[in-house]
Amino acid sequence: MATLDDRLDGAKVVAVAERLQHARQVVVMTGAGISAESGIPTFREAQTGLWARYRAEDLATPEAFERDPETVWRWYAWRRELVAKAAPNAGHHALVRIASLVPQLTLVTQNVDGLHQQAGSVDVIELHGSLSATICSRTRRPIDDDHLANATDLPPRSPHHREGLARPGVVWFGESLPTHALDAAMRATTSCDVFMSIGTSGLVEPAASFGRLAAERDACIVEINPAATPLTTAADYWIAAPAGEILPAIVDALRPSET
Ligand code: BV8
Repeated sequence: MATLDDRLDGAKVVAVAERLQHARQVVVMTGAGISAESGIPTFREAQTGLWARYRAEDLATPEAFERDPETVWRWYAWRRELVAKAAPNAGHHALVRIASLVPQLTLVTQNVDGLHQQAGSVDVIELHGSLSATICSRTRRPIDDDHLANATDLPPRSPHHREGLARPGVVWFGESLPTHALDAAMRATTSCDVFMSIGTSGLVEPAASFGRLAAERDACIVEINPAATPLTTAADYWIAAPAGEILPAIVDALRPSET
């Protein structure tokens, strides 16, 4: 097994750490890939077991929920169980360390698994909502766990609207992203000097647009992903290796900032 030093990645890790060392504002955009090493299948990997015959994109839509609320509810219950058994990995923890070693780091995630927060990241911008939230399908008002615990229907009926059902508090395809999250991510991206894209295929909009925007504004683009993506051609550094390996190496290469 080649060590990091044997691979070109070693030199890139040092170069990225150098850029971070002198950065003013860093934006980190993560996708499902950063949770892969926590055992959570990425969004576009084939689903397992009962869900193997479904595509995630076909279940994560209002139409799917309208057509078959029980199946969609059960899919999210299955994902919640996966997340409940998962723990943040070395990549999540390394991002917490990097945030303490640079003047300002804004973490924007497409993930709904809450693992960044579990690792200790704060003020995480969740572009696509959270698996841990449940809302009313008609009013979008939050539904608390006590109400769900006593429910017998699948999905539970909503306490907020007579025709409402409980649904996950995530953003489905075809639904708009939360304005506050979009605005915060846009503000950080337009003023950052380093933009790190970690573990995302860059296929889902508008999340994928932030990397392009940062590149247009001449920020230093760092991509950590074993596979190339539409952002790779604009990246100043593309490290084609797992985030759980590279991010701790970047922490090791970073000297605690003088400030
Ligand atoms: C919107 C929450 C305005 C749910 C998610 C037609 C009608 C309506 C909209 C559209 C349309 N056509 C296109 C659109 C836009 C659409 C879109 O982008 N579609 C795509 C498929 C083309 N976007 C939307 O609908 C968005 N809303 O546009 O609103 C609007 C409104 C109405 C009408 C028109 C426009 C809403 C998008 C949000 C969808 N919800 N999640 C849930 O989770 O169930 S998105 C979902 O994909 C997840 O959040 C996931 O995070 C995200 C992105 O995927 P990735 O994170 O990148 O994951 P992926 O599996 O793809 O890739 C993983 C990567 O990790 C890989 O590259 C792999 O190589 C890498 N990797 C693997 N292991 C590692 C690793 N990297 C590092 N280390 C490792 N160890």
